[in-house]
Amino acid sequence: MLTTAEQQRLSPPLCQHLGNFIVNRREVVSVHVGQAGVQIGNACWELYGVEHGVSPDGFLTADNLPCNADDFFGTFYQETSAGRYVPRAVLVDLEPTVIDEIRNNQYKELFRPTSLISGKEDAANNFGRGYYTIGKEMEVQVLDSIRKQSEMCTSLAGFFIFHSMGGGTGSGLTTLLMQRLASEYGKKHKLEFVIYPCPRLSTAVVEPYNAVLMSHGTMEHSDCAFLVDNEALYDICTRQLDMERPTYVSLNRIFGQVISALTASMRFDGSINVDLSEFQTNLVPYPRIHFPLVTYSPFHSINKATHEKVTVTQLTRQCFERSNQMLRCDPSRGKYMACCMLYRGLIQVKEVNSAIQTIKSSKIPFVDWCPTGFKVGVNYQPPTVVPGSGLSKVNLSLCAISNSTSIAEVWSRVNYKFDLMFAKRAFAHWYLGEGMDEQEFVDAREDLAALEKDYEECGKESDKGDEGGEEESTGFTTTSTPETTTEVTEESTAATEPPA
Ligand SMILES: Nc1nc2c(ncn2[C@@H]2O[C@H](COP(=O)(O)OP(=O)(O)OP(=O)(O)O)[C@@H](O)[C@H]2O)c(=O)[nH]1
Ligand SMILES: [Mg+2]
Repeated sequence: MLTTAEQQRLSPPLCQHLGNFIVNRREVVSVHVGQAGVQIGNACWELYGVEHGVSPDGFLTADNLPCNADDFFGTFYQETSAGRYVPRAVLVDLEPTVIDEIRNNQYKELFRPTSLISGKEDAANNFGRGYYTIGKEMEVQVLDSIRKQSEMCTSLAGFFIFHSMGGGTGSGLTTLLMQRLASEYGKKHKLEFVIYPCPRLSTAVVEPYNAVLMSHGTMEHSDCAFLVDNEALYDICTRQLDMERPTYVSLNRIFGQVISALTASMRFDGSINVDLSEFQTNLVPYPRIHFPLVTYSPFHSINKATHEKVTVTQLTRQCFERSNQMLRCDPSRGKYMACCMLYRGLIQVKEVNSAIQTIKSSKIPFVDWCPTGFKVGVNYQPPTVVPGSGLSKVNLSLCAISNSTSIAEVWSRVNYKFDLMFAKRAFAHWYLGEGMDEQEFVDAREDLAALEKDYEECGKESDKGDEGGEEESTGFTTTSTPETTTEVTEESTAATEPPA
């Protein structure tokens, strides 16, 4: 909701754009799987609640009512006849403790009881148990719950799936569900928010097996997967937010903040880009290259906030610094294919333009077949913070999602660890004991080797052709298609410049 004064502050083209904006409200069902998936869910729904004024029991708090008058957040919440707002979400874990915690805490009234699903025993870090045995027993119940949520939507846009790749439930059960969703809901979007195995620390020896098996099992079914590692989140907490001992709750609140920024345009009116597909059109040049790198700024601790002024230029620069990345990899060793810049707050478009010009002139490496791939989104609703999260309230924020070939580094790391273990068939008997066979490991590993190769192909200089013409590249359309990815359509050329 913009006041007239606020509208006057905005440049005319942007206001015009908003005026022409057709409300395209499409619901999203969130599916939280396994411990990490469910606990990240807690952080997300806690923050969404603060942002939209939905209290832990599901009723709107009086002071936030005017802001919610447009009901735009109906994309994420369903209003019941009793006036309660229920998350369009299903939370599932194969063991009971994580879900029981929700059943007993202050959010117990928020979720629909049939959306909280737990079993008796977990997948013991074993993809095979999550996919073939223990997970399979819960498949029907979970799909039923998802179906009920989907039927309550008037125009379902798709699913957000939250999980870890290292856990047995997070990898195995999620793979099973994504395959079923793909066959039941056809082309509905499936976006993943993933805790990816860390480079140095790991909570389970077999994480590389789970990650490789899952990536192979979902490669065709995932439209876009945002990978995050706990080491990166931990460093943000300790170095930027001065936390001495961050817990999972602290890490999840950081991730929650980023997810909120990514989804703000779907939950708040007054935004330039809304539909989920817009992300993808601009970010995913080939179906398999769907793992964008996410950066966010600012992370201001409560103490620092009073001494800092946040500017668009600063935010934009910080989003190209490694300390603000959600995943440990080095973009300077790869090339960018596209960037989506999602600003929040009252922002002048000319500031955005000049900040992006500065970034472009600072020679960040772009593939030659997509030299100007910046897509800009602005949501005028400033970010909100959860009290006690360690983050201070700021007026502006930026979440940058970029498709960079450097992300292949994280696949190489996991593939290398996989190879070390699999050469000796170490720990493989646990998987074979659940009905898997060795060929599945071999196929999955080959698929990921192909993925590394795809990224390498994307980073190669375009072949300018025999005619020797100096033809200028226009977005994603290219003649140098990576070997294993063939589909390039006209629609995928929509890398847009910021609004003039
Ligand atoms: N950021 C974050 N990471 C978590 C959390 N819980 C677990 N992890 C990470 O997730 C990975 C382990 O996966 P879990 O989600 O615990 O496993 P699960 O999906 O419950 O599967 P099983 O317990 O094996 O059945 C490890 O890399 C953990 O560090 C959490 O709340 N937040
Ligand atoms: Mg678990």
